[in-house]
Amino acid sequence: MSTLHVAGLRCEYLQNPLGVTVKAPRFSWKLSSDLFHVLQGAYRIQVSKEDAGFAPSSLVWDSGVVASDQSVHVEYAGEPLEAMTRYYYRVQVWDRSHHSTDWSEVAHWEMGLLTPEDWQAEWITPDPAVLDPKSEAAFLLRKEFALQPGIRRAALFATSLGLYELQLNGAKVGDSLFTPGWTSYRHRLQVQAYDVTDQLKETNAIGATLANGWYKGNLGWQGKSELFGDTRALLLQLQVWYEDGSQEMLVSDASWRAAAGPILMSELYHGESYDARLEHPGWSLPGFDETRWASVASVSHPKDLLVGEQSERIRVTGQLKPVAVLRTPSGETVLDMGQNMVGRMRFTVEAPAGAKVTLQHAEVLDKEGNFYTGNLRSAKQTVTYVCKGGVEETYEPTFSFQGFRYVKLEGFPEPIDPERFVGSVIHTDMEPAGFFECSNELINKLQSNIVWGQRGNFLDVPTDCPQRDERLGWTGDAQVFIRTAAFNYGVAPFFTKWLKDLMADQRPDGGVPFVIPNVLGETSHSSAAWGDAAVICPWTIYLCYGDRRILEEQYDSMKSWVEYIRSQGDNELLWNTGFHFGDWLGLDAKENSYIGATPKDLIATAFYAYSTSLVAKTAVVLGHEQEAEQYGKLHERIVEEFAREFITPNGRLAGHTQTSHVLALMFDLVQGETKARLAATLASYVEEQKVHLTTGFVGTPYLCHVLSSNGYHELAVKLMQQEDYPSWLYTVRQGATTIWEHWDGIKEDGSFWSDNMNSYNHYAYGAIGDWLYRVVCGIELDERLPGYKRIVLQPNPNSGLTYARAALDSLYGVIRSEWSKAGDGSITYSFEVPANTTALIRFSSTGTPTPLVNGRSASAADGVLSVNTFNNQVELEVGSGRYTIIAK
Ligand code: RAM
Repeated sequence: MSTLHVAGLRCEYLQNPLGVTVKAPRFSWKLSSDLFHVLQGAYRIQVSKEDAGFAPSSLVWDSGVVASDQSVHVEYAGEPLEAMTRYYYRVQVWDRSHHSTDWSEVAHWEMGLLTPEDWQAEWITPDPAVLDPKSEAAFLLRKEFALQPGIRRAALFATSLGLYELQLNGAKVGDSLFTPGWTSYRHRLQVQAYDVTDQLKETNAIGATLANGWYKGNLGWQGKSELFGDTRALLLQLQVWYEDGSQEMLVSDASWRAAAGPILMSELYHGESYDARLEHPGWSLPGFDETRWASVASVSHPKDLLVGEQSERIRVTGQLKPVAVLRTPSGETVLDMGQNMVGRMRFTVEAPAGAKVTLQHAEVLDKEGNFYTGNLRSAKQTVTYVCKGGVEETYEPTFSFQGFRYVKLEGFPEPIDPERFVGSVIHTDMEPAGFFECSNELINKLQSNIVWGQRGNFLDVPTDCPQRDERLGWTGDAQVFIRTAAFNYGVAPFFTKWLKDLMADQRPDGGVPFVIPNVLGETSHSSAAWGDAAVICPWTIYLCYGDRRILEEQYDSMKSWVEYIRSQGDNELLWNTGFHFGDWLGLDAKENSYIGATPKDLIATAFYAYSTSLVAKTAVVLGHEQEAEQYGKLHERIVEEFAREFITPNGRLAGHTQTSHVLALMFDLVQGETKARLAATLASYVEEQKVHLTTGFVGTPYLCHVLSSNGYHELAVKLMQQEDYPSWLYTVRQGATTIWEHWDGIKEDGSFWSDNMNSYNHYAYGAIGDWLYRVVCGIELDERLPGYKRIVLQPNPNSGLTYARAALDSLYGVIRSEWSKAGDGSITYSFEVPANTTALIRFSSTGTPTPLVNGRSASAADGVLSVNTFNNQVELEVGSGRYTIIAK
């Protein structure tokens, strides 16, 4: 009996996606086997149209048996795919020894509406003569409709200007939130597809609530609203297929009705105000009396910017209960959620009609233990609810999220029962991928804080923070964190989407706005290390997921960023003009400045070199030989110019800061003796600070990496495990449950860094997570076979820890790397290599030159392909399987 299995089918990274508009979707699957060194020898994919039984007549693609080891991103190559159609697919694979699997379980995807002509629906909004669609309040739209019996399938497509939520026959449609999500609305607007087959009857009613959201609401710290438009509108199309082959369609059009609803105010930053006395009971059920409802008007808005979703949806992904009800010194009643979280509170209250309860949200308590909102700046984060009375009422806001750990309650009947409150955690529902744990509990808490930072800030767009009047897609923050992000969760779909927004908002001259989607205006663009997100992010997704398509799609955007830099100033090899954020928040900044001491032109030129090298590599991957050579040469010349401008003939660097040295080393701008000298200087700078960092957003992510890879690993370890200010673990000791924007967000004496820029949920410094996975546990990839097709495992037990373990669920399956030290100095290293990959294992072994692998001599152990030992280093080449090595 074969032990080979195939499972985990994904279409465009997603499980059974709906509303797909990608022309040739790609399929991935995972192999598993009890045997060692299993590689795929061949695969076969079948795709059938609307038939889960795969009758030959329904097949639109049968790949036949393809001799190939490709098990990720296999592109559909069958008949043209049709709009609104459901396709089922299954896979069969063979290993190299011709063992085959059975057909996999059947998975499916559904195509969305593919062209503007596929839309029969009209954009609708309440008739302005009767109900002001521009008002602050959310409004309701509804429509009743009848259907025949015998429905086979029903697909609902919807999007909006503003945020929408749908109800069908009294129940919410789907479980996604904040639809249609946030994109570069002038160029791209996402359409959600829902399978509503089971929700339909013969008489039906559909209802939509529309709120301001990112489209019309307040965004940014300058108090601006209506950045994309002033009129909310709905576009909806429901397609029903009957068993007898006939079809029917319901669309948003002039026949719908509109009314004001109970949500009087809803804003992303400010919260929601709800008056339950204004509810329309039964409004989304058939038979509701809508005679007092207003008519609707159609709105003209293009349909050629409609796109299917490529990322996961935003959902509630967890629930937290309050850990305490506090009475603060100034007499406030405050819930402590025990975790700085992002989402919303659900509560139950029983009070007379007209009674008002208020929930205000904040991240921290001040030094005295009082509720503190100073760092939220203008964001109100306040939910008010007016009771209808007479019953237990349960409420949670729909179109606003808060970043908070503490909730101040007002108007609630005493005594407060914490059981009546629950915090719903909300973010893009990415697939969890990673795990890290070690013998230092403070580091474990840091890892948890990093993950919470990612959860709180990956809400359709990678944001800087989730609480104050900002919450924007800051490019620099995303760029520094992306590699860490890719360890904690599967982030390819999330970045595929956001990078399309980046490309859409990129300026004609190649400049990249500071935030994507761009809401800061025409002049806010193109700082070094921020704009480089255009290059670093697609490249990172390529590395971590072997996704060549993202490079194809982003290539022009990547190139034009580099060309933008090249066109600045009068020396095409240096970047010494324009505005830059520098080493943002570096501790070596001058008094009252946010910009660290590292020369901005050094940072800008270093990133210019780095991005150019990545564009050159991308050109190689894509087979653009001429451009590969051209950008390769440009890169060489920038590196030479960097040396002329910033390095003395004897090998000293112009910027006497940690970050200057970090960048020169990280981006390979120096070689040989100069490299050694800069590394030694960097180490001495760190020592001078009694093993502390002075770096900001730009230097911090790489600091430990360059120390570890240039002979100062022990120093990196010491630095990372420092517990006093400034350090990662200082924040943990101060009670952080997320990553702070400032190293001194809360000072030793409990006072705060100034109100005006002090987020307690800013993932940038969480970029150290990457070093924990890659250096401490040693899970590395090989750029030549990206996506972990070939894995490099180089565990680092020399980390001041007694054990560390990490796992990463790659596209091929779980990669695991765990080491522990015993009292006698022996090290047990156990690891797992998923099927259809190979791995190179590197570790030092001073005692036994050839350690035991799974209890046998290395060269005789199952799965081991080769053994090499030199200079107390052991290198094993292995195939898939689970291994344990004991070494001295
Ligand atoms: C702040 C943001 C962000 C940073 C920029 C430069 O306002 O919070 O983190 O990238 O400034």
